[in-house]
Amino acid sequence: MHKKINHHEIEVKWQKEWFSKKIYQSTETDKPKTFVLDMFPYPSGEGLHVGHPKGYIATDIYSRFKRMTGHEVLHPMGWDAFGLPAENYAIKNKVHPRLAVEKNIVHFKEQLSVLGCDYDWDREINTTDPAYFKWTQWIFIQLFKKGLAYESYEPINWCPGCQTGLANEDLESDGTCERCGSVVEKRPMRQWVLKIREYADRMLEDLNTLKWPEHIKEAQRNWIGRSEGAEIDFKLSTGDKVTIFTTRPDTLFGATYMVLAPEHSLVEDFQKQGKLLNSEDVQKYIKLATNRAEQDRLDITKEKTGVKLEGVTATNPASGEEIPVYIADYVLASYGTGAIMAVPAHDERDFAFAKKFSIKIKQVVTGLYVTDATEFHDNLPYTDKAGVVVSSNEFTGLDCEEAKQKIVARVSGRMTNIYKIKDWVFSRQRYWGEPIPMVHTENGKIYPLAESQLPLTLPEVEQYAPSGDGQSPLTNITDWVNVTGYVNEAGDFIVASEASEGYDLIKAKRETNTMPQWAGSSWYYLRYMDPKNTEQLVSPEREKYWAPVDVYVGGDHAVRHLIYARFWHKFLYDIGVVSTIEPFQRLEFLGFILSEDGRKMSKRWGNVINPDDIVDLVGADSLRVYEMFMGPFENTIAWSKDGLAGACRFLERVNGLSTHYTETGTESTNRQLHKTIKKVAEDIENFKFNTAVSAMMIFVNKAEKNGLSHKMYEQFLKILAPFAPHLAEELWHELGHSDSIHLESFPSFDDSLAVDDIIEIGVQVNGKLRGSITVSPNADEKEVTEIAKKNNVVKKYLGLTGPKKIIYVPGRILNFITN
Ligand code: ANZ
Repeated sequence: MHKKINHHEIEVKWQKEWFSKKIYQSTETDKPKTFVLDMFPYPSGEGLHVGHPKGYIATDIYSRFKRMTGHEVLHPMGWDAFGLPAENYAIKNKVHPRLAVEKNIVHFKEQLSVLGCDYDWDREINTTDPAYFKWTQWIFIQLFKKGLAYESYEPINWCPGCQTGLANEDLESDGTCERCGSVVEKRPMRQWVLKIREYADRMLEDLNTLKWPEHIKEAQRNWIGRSEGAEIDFKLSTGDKVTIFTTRPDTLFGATYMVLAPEHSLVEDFQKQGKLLNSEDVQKYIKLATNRAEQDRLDITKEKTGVKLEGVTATNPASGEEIPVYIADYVLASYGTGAIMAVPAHDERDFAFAKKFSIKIKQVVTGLYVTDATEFHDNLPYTDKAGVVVSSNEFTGLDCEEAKQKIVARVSGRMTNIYKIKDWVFSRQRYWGEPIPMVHTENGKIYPLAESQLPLTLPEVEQYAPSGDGQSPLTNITDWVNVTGYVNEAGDFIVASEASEGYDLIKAKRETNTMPQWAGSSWYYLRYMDPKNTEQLVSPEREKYWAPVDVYVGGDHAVRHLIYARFWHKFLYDIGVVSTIEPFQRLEFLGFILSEDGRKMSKRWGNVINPDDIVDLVGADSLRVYEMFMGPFENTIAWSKDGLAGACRFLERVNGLSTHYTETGTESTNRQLHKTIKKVAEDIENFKFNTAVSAMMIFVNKAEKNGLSHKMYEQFLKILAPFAPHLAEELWHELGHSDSIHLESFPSFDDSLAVDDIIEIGVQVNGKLRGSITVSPNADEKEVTEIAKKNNVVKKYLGLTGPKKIIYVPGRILNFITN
């Protein structure tokens, strides 16, 4: 029976009650722990739309379930509040970004609380809170002290729109700025850079220990992009030496020319030393090449360009042949060594280049030449086997893999790996970020601030906008920038107006760049474990109890946040702050919710659905059940009003379930209940919320039809509680309970009752399916055979003689053989 739910009344009532009794507070106990984490939101001015809560609802269900199954649960929430959007909002509306953020957080919290989420708000964190970012700054200083943070003057990505330097991770795949879509330029600038590359191997290897979706692991592998190969030195006619990187040292005998990146430092040296006969052409080409986007330069389909360095040649160290040297923009200065040996017979780009410039093409491996190199024929020996080295002196006949090692050894090369991932450009020329806690002294030295000087807070400014000359707005706040102080024994800078005994007073300037948006989110999960600790980032005891995050839920951050956080975590492991090698043991990927028209929800399309409106209309419980029922959790699915209505009807039937009481309940409802308990428990554990909801729907059908007992009803409410916490609590109290249903244990099931009470078995006669029968799951072969023989169709095929042989696959199929 459907019974309307007064959701306005019951939802607010229970939320207040849970909040005031702090029923979700977590502490370290002797129970097993579960740490359930949402990717914390950036509190934007637009608030949440119905797509955002999907992940929060899932973690809410999961953490309620874990609590009900005897776990101490940590399920916290916080705010990732530094970054450009708040700053841009501040510039436009002339308010301090802090105020904008504070206002947005109040709104976000309201939106989350109407959903009935079970966060422990005593652990709330905010990355812009000085008590929090003190530790972000502290981590930076530790990185600096271990040599993992350095200043670089290399050309970096510069976004003319956002007026700041960016990391590679901040670019779209076409090289534009991820935030504003501007075409990003290369600018040589002073930058702070973190040596993420030093952790590349560990980050690759430890991926294998993680329970993450394969596509995210793969995206990380590609981003890190390890190439295994060798460095080989080539001698030039000028007496210089050039080191190249190749993944195919087995093809060394086929290297018929060499290419330097136009930006290679040797090219500039040659120019200066007047060693080039075509200096002007070279100069012109360099100018052209450096202005081309990297993506464009690497594009295989684009026509190859380049200029020969007249007056310089190289010697192939294996064959001893003299080969020409070119500069060409398909070789990047920033990858490998910025120089290559070109093997046109076996590399597509080299092939296209060699064709254009009429360079010799020499095949040195069987079977593996480039596809359109039609002039090659495998009329060489060993042609029956692909991947054998040929025309390579004593190495001829070797397998490529073996030849790699041997050829490298012969020319005194070095087997080595290179990586696509670049060190992390960590400074931004913007206001709204953590100040980098460093000073530059008058005599050109750099010191970190002493820990006692942290947090270093942002000064007040009148202009939040960047100055336009590549400097942050902090540069103009001279009171803040110019400091005096001394360097203590540990090599840390202490701001002071007078020298301390034994130390000289020195003048210095503060670093005016700030940290990127990804800094605060690279370690936030640790702070939830011990959010109020003023002495340590996290106490070792608390870290030991809670770490690692057991389940992490969120969307597409495969190569930004999830790479940075793993890097910082491994560093914190190395300096003894954390005890696990990985931060997030299991990751569940959140599929998005599209608008009903199939498009992304966006202000631009006017198709945004606000969760507050839905909660007002049908209640949080209906929204929760609907979002979990709409399809597999990881899928992207469009919103549907009909689907939402279905969820409301289901809860109304639950609300009317007590009218179907029978004295003792029926045996079949009881069996269904046990099956449902088992199914829902397994499904929640596996993030299969949609099938958990459908199992509960099947139960309600059965209970309405056959009736249920008071006890069964109570059990059912407990399994519903994680999904529809308000309604379950209301009905639980209607039954006379005074404690919260959310502190009850999740019901256990009886295995013998949870199995299907009948199963279907296919019956074949001579291998062809002729019918099916239903039997008890405990039925043995004899019973099954007897029942099958009585089936009219089967009887017909068995004929008068009956079966000569019977083959029974228990629980699945019965085969009669008659001949
Ligand atoms: C000779 C060779 C022969 C190569 C062959 C490939 C095939 P991945 O796998 O992407 O790492 N290379 C090296 N440094 C480069 C640079 N700075 N810019 C452009 N290309 C560069 O690619 C490694 C291969 O890309 C290297 O191996 C080199 O070409 C080229 F049959 O050396 B190879």
